[in-house]
Amino acid sequence: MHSLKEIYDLFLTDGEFGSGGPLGSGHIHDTFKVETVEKNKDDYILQRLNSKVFKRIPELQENIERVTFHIRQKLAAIPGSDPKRNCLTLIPAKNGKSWILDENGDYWRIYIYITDHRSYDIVDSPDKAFEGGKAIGRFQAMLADLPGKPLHETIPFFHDIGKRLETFNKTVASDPVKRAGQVPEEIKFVLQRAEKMKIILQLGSENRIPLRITHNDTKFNNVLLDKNDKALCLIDLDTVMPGYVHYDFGDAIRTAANTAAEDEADLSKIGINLDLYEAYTKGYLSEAGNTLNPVEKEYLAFAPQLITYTMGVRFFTDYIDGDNYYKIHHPHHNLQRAKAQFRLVTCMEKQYGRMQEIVKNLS
Ligand code: ADP
Ligand code: GN1
Ligand code: MG
Repeated sequence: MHSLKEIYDLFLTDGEFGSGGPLGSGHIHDTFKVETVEKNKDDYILQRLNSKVFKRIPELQENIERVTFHIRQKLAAIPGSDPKRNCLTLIPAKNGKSWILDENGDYWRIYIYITDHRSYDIVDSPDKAFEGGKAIGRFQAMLADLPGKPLHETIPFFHDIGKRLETFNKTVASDPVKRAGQVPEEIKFVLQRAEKMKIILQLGSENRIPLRITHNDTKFNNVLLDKNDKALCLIDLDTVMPGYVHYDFGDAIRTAANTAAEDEADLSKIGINLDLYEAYTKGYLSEAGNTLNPVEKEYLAFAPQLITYTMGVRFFTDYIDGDNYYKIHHPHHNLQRAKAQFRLVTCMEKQYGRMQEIVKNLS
């Protein structure tokens, strides 16, 4: 194992390594904060990337280089913006790339640490939800004219519910760790909804909604707010690639408007808060509303059901598979996450009429 300092010293950072330790609640990478010795120099985020999840890290890094370069150019034209706080900044390695590969086969990268930020797993006020909506709407609008070739698909078929269900069905059939027999209710829940969840894919294949550049991981804690809870920056850019706007809208609502945590064990605490939903939608449409076509708008209110169901299916598949994908904190964590997501889907189904009305009134 390398020390964090040894890895840190392979990058063109400004400032001497002081200390480093783990940070954050992400389910995928190993993230560390590095504090530099000098008080007036930046601190850094050092990440050991999960190359089981992301099979082609150089391509992933190329996406992030292009996306952050483009956003920084846009920010330069916006008075009062701060490129170091409103956009992730990758630090090049001494090898000329934006990542290094160590002898253990681990990939590492470094970003500037964005100071004085707030990141929320649960949102407790419409103002925060509104700010998150603005940040995600603006991100999408800024990337609409990204020049050059399409971005790499860093995880093929990432939000393709058809493929996710194929994998689910195969995993249930092979049942590698003999868990499928213990969860018949949840399996039934998935199968009952499988067909209706394919509507967004169908609209795409009929060219009624366009593929755009989307973030694809707009869990609310991937939006950094400042200490006054104003939108700062979107992080976790590993899955920025072509997608439908519904994916980002849905994932943001799944996390921003849920009254409980993503993995809440007490299902009675889970619900959808329509004030938070409305505030998020208002913020989002204020930035991205005039770029959306009528069909995209019509299906926005359905998107949270799709993405919450998709996350539930993915957690559940990982549980049946024996927990090979997500980091877990106890043996049945993935099942607990899946149950929480399925409960949230049920709550959204009950509120669907109101959710549609809210989008309609705001557009
Ligand atoms: P994961 O894919 O594992 O979720 P993230 O890239 O989201 O990894 O990073 C994990 C956590 O690290 C984030 O939730 C956030 O708290 C923190 N973080 C990541 N990048 C930065 C940054 N540039 N500045 C400050 N904090 C950051
Ligand atoms: C993962 O990296 P993180 O924790 O922000 C996952 C997302 C899920 C999320 C669920 C690459 O996101 O798709 O929505 O967990 N990222 C990947 O919390 O699979
Ligand atoms: Mg994250």
